[in-house]
Amino acid sequence: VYGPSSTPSHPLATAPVSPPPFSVDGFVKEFLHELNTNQGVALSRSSINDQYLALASTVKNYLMARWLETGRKTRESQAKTVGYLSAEYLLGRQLGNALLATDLGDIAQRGLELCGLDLATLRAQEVEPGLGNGGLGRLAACFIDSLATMNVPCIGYGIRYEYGIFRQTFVDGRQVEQPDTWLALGSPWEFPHPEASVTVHFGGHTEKYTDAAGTERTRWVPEWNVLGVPYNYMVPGYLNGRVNTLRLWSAQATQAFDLQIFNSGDYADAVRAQTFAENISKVLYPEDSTPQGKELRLQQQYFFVACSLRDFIDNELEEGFDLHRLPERIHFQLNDTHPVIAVPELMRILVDDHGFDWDEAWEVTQQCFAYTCHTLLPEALEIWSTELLGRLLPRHLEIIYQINDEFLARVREAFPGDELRARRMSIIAEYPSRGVRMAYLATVAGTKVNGVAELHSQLLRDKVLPDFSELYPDKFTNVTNGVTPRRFVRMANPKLSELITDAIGSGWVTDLERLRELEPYADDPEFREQFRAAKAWNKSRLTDLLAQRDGIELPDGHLLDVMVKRLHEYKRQSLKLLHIVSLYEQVHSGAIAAADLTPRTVVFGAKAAPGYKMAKDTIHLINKVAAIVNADPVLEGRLKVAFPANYNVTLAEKLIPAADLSEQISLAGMEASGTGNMKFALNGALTIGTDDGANVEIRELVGDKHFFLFGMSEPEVAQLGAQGYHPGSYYESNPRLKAALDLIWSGHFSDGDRYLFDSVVTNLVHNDRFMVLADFDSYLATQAKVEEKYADVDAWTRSAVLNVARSGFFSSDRSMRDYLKRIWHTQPVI
Ligand code: GL2
Repeated sequence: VYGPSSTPSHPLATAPVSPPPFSVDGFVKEFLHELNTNQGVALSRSSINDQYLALASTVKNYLMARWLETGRKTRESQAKTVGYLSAEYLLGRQLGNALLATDLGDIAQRGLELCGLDLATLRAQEVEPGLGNGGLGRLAACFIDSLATMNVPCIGYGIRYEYGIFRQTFVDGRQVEQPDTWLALGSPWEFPHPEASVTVHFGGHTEKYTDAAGTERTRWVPEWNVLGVPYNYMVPGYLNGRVNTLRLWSAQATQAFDLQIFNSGDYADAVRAQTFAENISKVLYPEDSTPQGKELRLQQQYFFVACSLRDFIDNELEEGFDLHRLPERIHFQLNDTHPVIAVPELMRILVDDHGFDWDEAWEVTQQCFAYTCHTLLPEALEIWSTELLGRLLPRHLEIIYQINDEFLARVREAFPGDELRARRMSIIAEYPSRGVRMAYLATVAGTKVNGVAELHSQLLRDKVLPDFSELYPDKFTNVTNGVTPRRFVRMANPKLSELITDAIGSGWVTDLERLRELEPYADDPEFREQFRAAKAWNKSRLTDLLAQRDGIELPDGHLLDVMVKRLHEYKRQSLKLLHIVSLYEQVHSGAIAAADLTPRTVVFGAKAAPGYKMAKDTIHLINKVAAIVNADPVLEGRLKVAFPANYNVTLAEKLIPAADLSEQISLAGMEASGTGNMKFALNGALTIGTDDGANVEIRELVGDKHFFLFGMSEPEVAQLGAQGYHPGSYYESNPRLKAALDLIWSGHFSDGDRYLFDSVVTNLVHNDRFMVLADFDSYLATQAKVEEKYADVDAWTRSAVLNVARSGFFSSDRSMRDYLKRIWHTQPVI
C-alpha cells in the first residue's frame, strides 16, 4: 500500500514537488546542502569524491520533480508502455548526460567555480556503470535515452551486476582482467527499493491437481528462491521534462532460504546460502556475441525476467487492470534471446497463477512480446539444454514443450507430409543434444521479429530463419540501429556541436535529419576551416587524455585511423594489423620509402572475452607490433600504433570525435549492424569498410565518393565459401601478404620466438574462417585511396562534412520511431 494513511492537511504535502531554483545561487545552495547533509562534510574538508557525490545529488534533485511528474502522467494517461527487457545496459557516465538533459551545464560550472571547484575534475571522478559488453548493451542505453526524449513511456528492465565488464590492463602486452568495482566509491544515481523486492523461485518439480471448479491444473513446487531487489535509475529526456525509469534487479538471499539452513544449525551454511543467492547478480558475463552455456547465466536470465514481469503485472493489478488486456498496457521487447524465458514465464503466470485457460493465455502472451535478433553467427544463438532447463525451471520446460507441440501441429497443417521441415523448425533441437532453441521460441511467440540493419534483416529471413519467414512472412521486419545524438555528438563533441548550431540552429539535437541543412556548408571554405579546427581541438583533447591516462604520446598532424570495438575474429582486427605489419615490412625491405608514407596513427581499442584465446593472442600481437613500430627510428613521425587499455564508453566519447578514419572491416555478412560505424560518421570521420551491416546504409546515404568501400560482398563471400576457400593460395600467390605473415612467423615481433604467434598466423594461412587473406589486397588498395584523398585537405574535409550532414538517419530517435510504427504501435504521451 502506498501513500499516507490519512488525508494530508498541510498544503505542501499535496503540492507538486518543486526543483531547486534554476540559478547559480540556487545551485550553489543545493550543492552545499547536499555536501553537508548527504556527505556529512564541510566544503573545506571534502574530498573530490564527496564533491562528485554531492554534485550528482544536486543534479538529481533538479530531475526529481520531473521524474515524479512523469510517473503520475504515465499512470493517468494509461498509455501503453514499452518494457525493454535487456540483460545489458552499457550506460556510460551519468553526470554529463544529466547536466545536458537539464541544461544545467553552465550553471553548474559557474556555481562550482564560485565554490573553488572544477566541473571537469568532478566529472572525471565518475566510474561508468559498465553493465554491458559492447554494441548490444550500448544500443539498449541509446534506445531508452531516445524514448525518454520522445516522451514515450518506457521501463527498461535489467540486472544490476555488482561487477560490470572487466577492467582491462596489459601486462607485457597481454590482456589481464581486473574486476570492475564500479560501486566502490558510492553509486549516487540509483534508488534502491528493498521494500518492493520480488521473490523468484527455482528448481523443484511440478504436480497436477484439481481446482475447486474441478479443472485439472498444474502447479510448480519450487525448491529454492532468491529475492530480487529493484534499483531505480532516472532516464532523463533531453530538455523535455520527462524522466523515464530504468529498473535493475539485484539478487539477495530470502529469509526463508536463510532460516531453513540456519535452523539446521549450520551458520557457515547460512552464510554460504547468502553468497549463493547473491551470486546471481554478481557479475556480467564478459562474452560478446557468443552464448555462454552456464547454469548461472540461465539463472540470471530467469531472475531478471521473472522480477520484471512480476513488477509490471503487480502494478497493473493494483491499478485494477484486467490481465486479459495486458497487451494494451505493455509491449515487451526482447533484446536478443537473453530474456526469452519471459515467454513461458508469462504463460505460467497467466495459466497457473491467474487461472487462464491455455489458449486465452497464449493469445495474450503472443501479443505482449517482440524479438530483436542481433547476430548472424550461428554459434551465437542460444540453446539451453533441456536437462538444465528441466532442473532449474521444470514448469517452464513443460510449457515450452506444449508451445512446441501446438506450433508443430500448425507447421504440419501448413506443410502436410513435410516431416523434415517440422523437425528443422522444432523449438526443441534433438542434435547434438536435446535443447531449447531460444531464437525459435521468440520467433514463434513474438508479434514481430526484427534484424538490426537492412542487410542483416534480409539475411535473417533468408538464411537464419527461412522456414519461419515462409510460415510467417508478416512477422519479419527491419529496424536499423541508431545512436543517441545527445551523448555521442552534442555531449562528446562540443566544438562540432557549436559549429553545427551556429550554422543551422539547435533543432538537430532532437531532429537529426536536419543535419542535411549542412550540405551546402561542405562547399564553404570558411566552414571547412572551422570544421578542421573542431577536429584539431578534439585531437588535442585526446592527446592530453591518452598522455595522462595511458602514458601514450600521440604525434601531431597524423591521419588518425581508429578501430575500436570488441575483439572478435569476424571483425578482423587482424586485417588492420596485417596492414600495419605490411607497411613496416615494405619500408624495411625498401619497397616503399618511409618519407612516402602518409603520417598515420592507428588507434586500437578492444576487449577480448577472457576465455577467447585467439582474440587474446591477437591483442598480444597488436601490442608487440606496436612496441616495435613505435620504437623504430625509420618510422618515426610516419607510423605509430596506440592501444590504450580498457576501451569503454567514456573513452569512446573522446576517441570517436578525434578520428579521421573509421575502420569497419568485418567480413561481409557477419556484423549484424554495428553502431560505432554510425558514431564515427556523425562525428565527421570517413569510413573504410566492407559492404556489411549498417555500413551498407551509411554508404548509400553519404554517397560512394565519401566512403571507402573494399572487399567482397556478402554474395561473393557465400560463393567463395561454396566453391571452397583456400587461404593458403592467397598466401602463396601474394608476395606482399606472404612477406607480412612471414615476418610475424619469423619471430620478429616476439623477440625471436617463432611459436608465440604461430596459432594466429597458422590460423590465417590454413583456416581463415573470416577470409582476411581474401580481402587483404582490396583493403590495401583502398587504404592507398584513403591516403590520396587525405592529401587533398579540402576534398577530405568536404567529404567529412557531408558524412555528418547525411548521417542524420542514424539517430536512435529514428530507430525508436520505426519500432513505434512497425512493432509496438504505441505513442508518445505529451
Ligand atoms: C551485436 C552485433 O554484433 C552488432 O553488430 C550490433 O550493432 C549490436 C546491436 O544491435 O548487436 N550483437 C551482439 O551480440 N553484440 C552486438 O554488439 N554483442
